[in-house]
Amino acid sequence: MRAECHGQHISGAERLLPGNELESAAIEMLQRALRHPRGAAQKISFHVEAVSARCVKSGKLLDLSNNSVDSWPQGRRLANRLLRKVGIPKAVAEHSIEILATGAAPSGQSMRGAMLIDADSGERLESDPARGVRASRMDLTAGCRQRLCRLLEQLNLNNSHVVEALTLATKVCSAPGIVAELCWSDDPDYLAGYVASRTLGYQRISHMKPAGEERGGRAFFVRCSKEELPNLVAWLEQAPLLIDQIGLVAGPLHRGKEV
Ligand code: PML
Ligand code: MG
Repeated sequence: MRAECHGQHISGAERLLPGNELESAAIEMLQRALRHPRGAAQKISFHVEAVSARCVKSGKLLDLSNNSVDSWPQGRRLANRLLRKVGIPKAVAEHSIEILATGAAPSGQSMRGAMLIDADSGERLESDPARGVRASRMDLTAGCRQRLCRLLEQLNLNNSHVVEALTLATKVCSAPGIVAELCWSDDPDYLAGYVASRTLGYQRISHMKPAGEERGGRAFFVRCSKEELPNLVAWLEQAPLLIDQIGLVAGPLHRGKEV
């Protein structure tokens, strides 16, 4: 589902479902598009496509660690440190955070999809800098969703932002050539974000931007040759992944501690 207003992105959502759940999922998405904090949609599009069950891979959710910070500058410093832990140079990490903060699309707003950033040089690699790359065709099995929601409940984190972002980050981080992902929400009233990688898991950060700020989005850090890039993009956008195993959900690593 994609909702927009005068060409500006309002919200989007993806599901990978058995056919008999399509109707209820579409209604849920429509309700969401109609009541989004970014404002009323003028155009809501649904794209439904059959995916052969034989092509669907299964997988395990990334472990989630919840880092509570006192302020968004502290959150961004933590994100920077986590990116450096997975080998992203300081200048590349800093620059990527700066791009998301100032609006990654040429218009100075948030992009519809994610930036692709060369993990070593910081060069932007996506062919369309307004659209970017949209990770798609991933979801949780009903059982996995239920178990995850129960665990998130205990941390007071059971909301659709966390469930969907953790699902998306799991697919992104399992892609060949992806080193890490950085994200914070583009919704003005949702201030959290994360850094994710295969080794770090999903490192949730409670504050990544000031309240009311709409600029946010995603950066996928890539280490692969230019020739391999089209395959990576196709994999992110098209390879179906249905996650059927849950990871660990842990409490705070950083609670109001200066990092
Ligand atoms: C979004 O939904 O706009 C992205 C949210 C990223 C953070 C989700 C979380 O709270 O872990
Ligand atoms: Mg959003």
